[in-house]
Amino acid sequence: IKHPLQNTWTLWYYENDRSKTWEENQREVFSFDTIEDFWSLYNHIKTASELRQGCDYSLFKKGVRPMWEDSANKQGGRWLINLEKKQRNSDLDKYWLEIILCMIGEAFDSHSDEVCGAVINIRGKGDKIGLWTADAHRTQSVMEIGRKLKERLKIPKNVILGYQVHKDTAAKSGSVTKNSFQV
Ligand code: M7G
Repeated sequence: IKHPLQNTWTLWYYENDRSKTWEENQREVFSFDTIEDFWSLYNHIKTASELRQGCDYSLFKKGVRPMWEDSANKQGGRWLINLEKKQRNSDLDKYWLEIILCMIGEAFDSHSDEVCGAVINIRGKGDKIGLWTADAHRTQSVMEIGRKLKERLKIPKNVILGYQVHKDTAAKSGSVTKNSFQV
């Protein structure tokens, strides 16, 4: 018998095709609800660092689309890890796997229900990993999830992680989005 997960999770893959809209470029790949099926999937696909620039993986609870507009995300935001270019070799795949294991293992305890999913962006200007939560107004959950994330990823204390509200990200014209919270 396989080991069941508390939730069913769906992997999405985004590839930048300029003839299509951003939404059309999001492809649902596979859903799993056991540990064994997760590892089969993980061992079968490219690691994040092997993807081409401009691609994303997203892992979300089944039924939640990896976009701001989804009803599960629209009041939410993300804890954002901005990686330096050189961290693609040293940290990117480790961080992504650890975030996945935290999510599917419900490591955020009573706040796990606030977790919607996570996104990894492979970008020439620097890769990014975001952990998306459901509601930016639930300050306590947001903060506990941020602290736990930083601890599990062993991110040094002097490195500040910021939480950005999706509505701010969606509205930003060009420059950087302000942090609503930090850990
Ligand atoms: P990105 O891929 O998150 O980061 O956003 P990047 O700037 O480092 O490439 C790039 C663009 O993709 C945004 O400016 C939006 O046009 C589009 N985009 C990204 N997200 C996460 C969404 C989303 O959730 N919904 C919609 N409609 N567009 C999005």
